[in-house]
Amino acid sequence: MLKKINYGDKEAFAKVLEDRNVSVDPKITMTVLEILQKVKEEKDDALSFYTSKFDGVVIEDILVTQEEMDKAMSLVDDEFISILEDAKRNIELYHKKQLKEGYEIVEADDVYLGQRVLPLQRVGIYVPGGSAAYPSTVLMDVIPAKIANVDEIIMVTPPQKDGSVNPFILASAKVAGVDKIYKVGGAQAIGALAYGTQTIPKVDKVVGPGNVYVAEAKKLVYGQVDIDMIAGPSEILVIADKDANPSFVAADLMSQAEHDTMASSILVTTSEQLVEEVEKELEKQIQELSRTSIMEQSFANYGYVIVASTIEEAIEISNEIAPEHLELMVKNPKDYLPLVRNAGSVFLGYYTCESIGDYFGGTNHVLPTNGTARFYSPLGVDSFMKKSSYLHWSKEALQKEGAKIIRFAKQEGLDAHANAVRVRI
Ligand code: HSO
Ligand code: ZN
Repeated sequence: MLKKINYGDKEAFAKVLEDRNVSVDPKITMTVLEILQKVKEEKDDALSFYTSKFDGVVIEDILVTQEEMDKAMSLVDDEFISILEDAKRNIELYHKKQLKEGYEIVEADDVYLGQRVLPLQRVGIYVPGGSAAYPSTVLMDVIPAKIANVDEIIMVTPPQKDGSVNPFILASAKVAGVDKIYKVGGAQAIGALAYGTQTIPKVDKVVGPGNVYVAEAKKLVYGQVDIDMIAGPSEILVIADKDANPSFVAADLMSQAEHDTMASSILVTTSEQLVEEVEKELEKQIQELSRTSIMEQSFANYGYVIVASTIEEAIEISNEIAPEHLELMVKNPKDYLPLVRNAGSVFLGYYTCESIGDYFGGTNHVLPTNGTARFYSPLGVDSFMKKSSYLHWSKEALQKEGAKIIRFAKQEGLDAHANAVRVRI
């Protein structure tokens, strides 16, 4: 089911590395631009127009009420709520360590300078509707923002045909601590968050996955507001040694393939025999699972196996691919961690399947895709904080160093800059 690639075959390997971000149809960009413009001008009226057009429902008040929240909570079983709470605890524990403090340097002559670390004031979390509405993603988006101490966390999500919101999404929003939820989705929701409407306040940053229209809208409002990242289809790369259990390897490859027909699943192994056994397991398990056709298409699109001569070489290959998720299904996995340069999140050992991290382990599942793990980090507390610097100089300090600043300003032809120093000393 997986295409076999030889690492030495540069042309074939280049195909694995190729940019997987399918370029957006300019027609989509035009449509999104039009939607954003209308939201900017007509605000709430534009939102109701697009909600009735795209979601097929007319909503009087888009703010989710306490009653709706209570109803949702009553529809979700206690067991699931308690699982959400356990997951929340693990995610909190991991993310609390990411809180950073500012610093101050004090020099002589009453000179001091420093950096403050501040939370963003208001952020918007987009949650898609339909089958890709994941309660786990609500936790992953909201909990780091809470820990960063963001003043207000707003969620937007498209209403279902009957005007309601998936109760599991509402329950996870409640457990995570979302302040307000609005029933609006699509590019229009992104526009509302970026520009503000009579009902929806303007935010400082928009995070969360969405369909191609939502992704395009996020790209277009970037600059007006910050965004998390342009998330591409999910990716897993499994590095397995000869002792890895083929049934586990196959299961994990499928766990990503089921997300999307464009998801990518790659096995890099030092064992030819394992390749055969994994193939057999794939054939078997894929029939026993529910999203068979998605997985088959996903493997046909981006399913690869590469045989490496050593684990070190396998990691070299993985570093070139820079996968979103990397599983090290090898003996003594921690010994190899220092060699891993590019990966969104690393899962160590035979028993650490990616699903643990997707839901429960505590690490974030919003991760860089499409090779961007070379320079992007997982979503975290940092994503909801910014820095601001400050500086204080005394008269004495300025007298001592002022001439250098005057010279610097003259060099740039900026006389008024020089003058601001001159008038003081
Ligand atoms: N694996 C996905 C996240 C997710 N998995 C949500 C299940 N639910 C991120 O790549
Ligand atoms: Zn997943």
